Amino acid sequence: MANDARVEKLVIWATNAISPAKRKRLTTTPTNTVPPPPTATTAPPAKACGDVNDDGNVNSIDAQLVLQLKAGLISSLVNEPSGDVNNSGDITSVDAALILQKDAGLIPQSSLVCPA
Ligand SMILES: [Ca+2]
Ligand SMILES: [Ca+2]
Repeated sequence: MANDARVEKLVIWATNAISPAKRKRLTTTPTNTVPPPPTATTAPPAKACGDVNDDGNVNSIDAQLVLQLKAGLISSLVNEPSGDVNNSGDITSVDAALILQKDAGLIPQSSLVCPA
C-alpha cells in the first residue's frame, strides 16, 4: 500500500513536470483512422462469344442450340447475344458452323466475333 502511494505521488509529480502542451500530446489518444481499403470493383467476366448456354465453354452443344433456335425448336438462348459469332446481325446456321469449327480446333476462339 505504501508503494502504491509512492507510485501515485511519482505519477503526479511527473505529470506536473511535463508542460501542459506536451501533456496534452501524451494524453491525446492517437486516432488510427486508416481508410478502408478500396473495394475491388471487378467487372463480371466477359462471356465467351459462342457460349450461348452460358456454361463457360464454346462447343458443339452451343452449335446445337443455335441450330435448334434457327429451326424453331427452342424459342430463345440463355446467352443469345453470344450466338451471332460472325457479327452479321442474325443468328443463323452459319454461326452454328463457326462454333463447330471452333470446337473442332479449326479456327481460334478469337475468330468468333459477337456484337459488342
Ligand atoms: Ca456453352
Ligand atoms: Ca450471325
